[in-house]
Amino acid sequence: MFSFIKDKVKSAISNITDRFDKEAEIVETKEKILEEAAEILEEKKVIKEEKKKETKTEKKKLVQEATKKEEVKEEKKGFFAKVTEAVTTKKISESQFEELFWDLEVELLENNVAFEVIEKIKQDLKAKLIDVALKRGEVEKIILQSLKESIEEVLDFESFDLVEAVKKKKEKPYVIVFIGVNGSGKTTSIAKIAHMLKKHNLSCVLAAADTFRAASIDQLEEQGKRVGVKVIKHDYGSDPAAVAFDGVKYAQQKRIDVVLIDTAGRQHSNINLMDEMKKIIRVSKPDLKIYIGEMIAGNDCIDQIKDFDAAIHIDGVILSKAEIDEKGGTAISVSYVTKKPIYFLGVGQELDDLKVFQKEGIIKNLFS
Ligand SMILES: Nc1nc2c(ncn2[C@@H]2O[C@H](COP(=O)(O)OP(=O)(O)OP(=O)(O)O)[C@@H](O)[C@H]2O)c(=O)[nH]1
Ligand SMILES: [Mg+2]
Repeated sequence: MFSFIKDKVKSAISNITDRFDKEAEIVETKEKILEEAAEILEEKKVIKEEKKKETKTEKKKLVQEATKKEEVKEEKKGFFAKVTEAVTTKKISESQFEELFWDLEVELLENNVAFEVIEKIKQDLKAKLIDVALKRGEVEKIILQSLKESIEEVLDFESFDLVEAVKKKKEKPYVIVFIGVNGSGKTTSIAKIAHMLKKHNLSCVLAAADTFRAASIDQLEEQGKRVGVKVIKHDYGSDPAAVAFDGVKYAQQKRIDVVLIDTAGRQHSNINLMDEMKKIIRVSKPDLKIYIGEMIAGNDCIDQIKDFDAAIHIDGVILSKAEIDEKGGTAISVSYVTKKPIYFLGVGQELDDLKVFQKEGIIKNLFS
């Protein structure tokens, strides 16, 4: 994860820096030639004048003159040093910036970084580069620092501790509904979460509220066996809301801490299936509605979260299949664009392949 975006962004930054350095180098070379030419002229003038002076008084005069010239030369050196410094510190205009940023913009887009995030990175960088005196060699450092700060701000959402949230709720059970399009990883994520909760000594039950897809109930039962938790189920084709309701009731009776409700994959545009989801939510009164999105789906995943949130309100997100997405732009963009926190990353098919989403880890991955 992230290695691809890291390499591509690094190479874009190095292109920008090379171009900046080359321009500065040309100006610097020109100024050096001018400086040397002026020094040669100065020396020639001194020699010419030296020849003119023959008498002792003249020699005395010459010494005085030479001293004077030395002073002038000293003054000139200071001046040239200043000029050299002025050309090695260069300013970038708005139009030059647009041209230089293009490389970076393309790499960010190709790595699934959302348009809104690119715009923020661009504005932040603009403020640090345009019309600011820049020294050769420091441009790369400025770009990297600015990128890091922008991404830190983009990922600025409260981290969420599910175990703590469950423990805090006095009236058990704590109910979670898992929502997403077909095959996004809902059922697998449920098994991973149940496994994690068990490790924290929290009991849970799974509700097979996907009564629609063939073999979905059997799949959840298999996962239940794998984790060692009970599955509440009805027949295929029965009302999913009734299964969810039974799951909650069972947990209340047996004093089980958490109910994890599996639902069928659906598109937000399917009115019937969205009405069905509203009914599941109405009867199970979930504490948390988690959207499971495939990280590799990029901007599609972000659009889906926005659409589902508009229809049924989403609390947070699990990005699945993160280990097979080398780009990483989705993880950076989701919360900034949708304003929803990312709770976990799914990083494989095993029960332990669930990672708490940590901003620090992402930043370290990208910039180390
Ligand atoms: N590599 C990888 N595969 C995953 C991950 N999460 C889920 N999968 C796989 O993705 C496929 C679909 O996962 P499911 O959990 O069945 O997805 P779902 O959303 O329940 O699917 P439907 O119920 O059909 O809508 C399965 O083959 C899973 O093993 C993950 O984090 N990494
Ligand atoms: Mg499923």
